[in-house]
Amino acid sequence: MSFLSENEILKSVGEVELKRLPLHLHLLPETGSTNQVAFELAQKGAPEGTVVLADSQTGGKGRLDRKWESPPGKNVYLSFVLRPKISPALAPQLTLVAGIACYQTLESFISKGLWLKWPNDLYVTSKKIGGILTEMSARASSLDFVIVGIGLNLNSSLSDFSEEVRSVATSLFLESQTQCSRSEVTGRLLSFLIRDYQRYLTQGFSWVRQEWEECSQMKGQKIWVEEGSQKYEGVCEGLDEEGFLVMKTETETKKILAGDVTQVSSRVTLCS
Ligand code: BT5
Repeated sequence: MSFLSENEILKSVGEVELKRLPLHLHLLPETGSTNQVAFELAQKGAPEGTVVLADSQTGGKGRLDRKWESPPGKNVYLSFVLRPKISPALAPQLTLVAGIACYQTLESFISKGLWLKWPNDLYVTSKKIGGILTEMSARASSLDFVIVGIGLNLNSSLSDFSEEVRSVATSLFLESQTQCSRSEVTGRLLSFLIRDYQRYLTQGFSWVRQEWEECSQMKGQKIWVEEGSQKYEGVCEGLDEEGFLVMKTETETKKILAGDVTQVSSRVTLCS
């Protein structure tokens, strides 16, 4: 199994980005969940730019208590501590910012089929290559910290995954038949995360909305959305100015605050 190298990661992040946001890396051979470790560090006052990375996770988390399969030594499992001065209601926008950074990291390796699925998934055509889990700590209207957790499948073969995940997952290796350096790709990802996060803080959300929609290509697609116990079918109209998903059903235009989206068909024409 190959271990992550702090030197190689920092070299790949680059001096310019490190000056913008100094990083404090915690490299762990194995942990339960990097989000959990980062959350505990942040509760004890760890500064913005603290990043927890693991070679393997025994309790990797997805949303809604789902599992994130994290085979050892193959992929990226990282959690980034951020302390933005924004309202807690805006924290989900950071998932979209992180999605763009993941897309930018993977796009140089994958020439076709990469897309972002709202709110937190990275796909190559119909297979999932990465996911983002954003958690926060807030008091009343004040945000204390946000943990952005990212899992990206880099060098996994299908046999690294359970039978259930095998049918829905892919990796850079499976898409490109080449193994990559986890440290180098992690560094690139951190570099994009710093750049995109700083841009979000200085320029706001409108560029994120535009860039995310370009990377997603969901606009105009027929989709199914499960929001709690409710199910809706309609056509995706993109993101609103806060980052929620907007869809047009037969009867109304709906804003989706949180949910699981399934793409039903390829592009259809929107009727207004
Ligand atoms: C996610 O949840 O996609 C968020 C995943 C975030 C994982 C990172 S790893 C570092 C950090 N520390 C953590 O503990 N978590 C974060 P969700 O949208 O709920 O998707 C979960 C679903 O994805 C599962 O139910 C499976 O169907 C599928 N899945 C699980 N492991 C996978 C994998 N390695 N690759 C692709 N799909 C997977």
